[in-house]
Amino acid sequence: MITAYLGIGSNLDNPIAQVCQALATLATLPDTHLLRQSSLYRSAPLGPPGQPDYINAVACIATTLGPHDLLDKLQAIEQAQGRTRDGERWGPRTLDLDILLYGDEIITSTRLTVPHPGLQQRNFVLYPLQELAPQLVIPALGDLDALVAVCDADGLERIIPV
Ligand code: ROI
Repeated sequence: MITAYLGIGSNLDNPIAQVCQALATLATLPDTHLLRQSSLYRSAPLGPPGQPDYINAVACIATTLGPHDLLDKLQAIEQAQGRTRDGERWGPRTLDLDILLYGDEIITSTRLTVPHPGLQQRNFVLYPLQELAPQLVIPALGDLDALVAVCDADGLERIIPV
């Protein structure tokens, strides 16, 4: 079993419901257990201005799926929840599911970069991750604590505690 952390984000079509639905579906994935989920956060959009605020959360799973099989499952959930990939880069989306961490593996394939490349700069990833795993050490980046300490919480609000 590998412990993996997943980032969840939505800013279209009732984002809170989208995130809750995604968590419910993650709990049904084969060869996988949903171990914990963070609070839900509202966050200012990173990317083109003028799009709605996002709802973000992080989930912790234990899985025997390989990283690319897991990615396939996550993309199927995104599609089932109406995700289209024809919009502008960093534009609004009904659901984004990212593999943030997959055990302590460093993965650089054409489809997948783990740890997630934006992790270090994104308060909407770091703060919910810290809720789940305060002592986490991130491959190549070090202590999560230290990353959070230098990442301000501007635009981030915890709206629904677990
Ligand atoms: N901005 C926020 N606040 N939250 C996200 O989940 C998010 N996801 C994205 C981009 C478009 C980069 N911006 C985001 O993919």
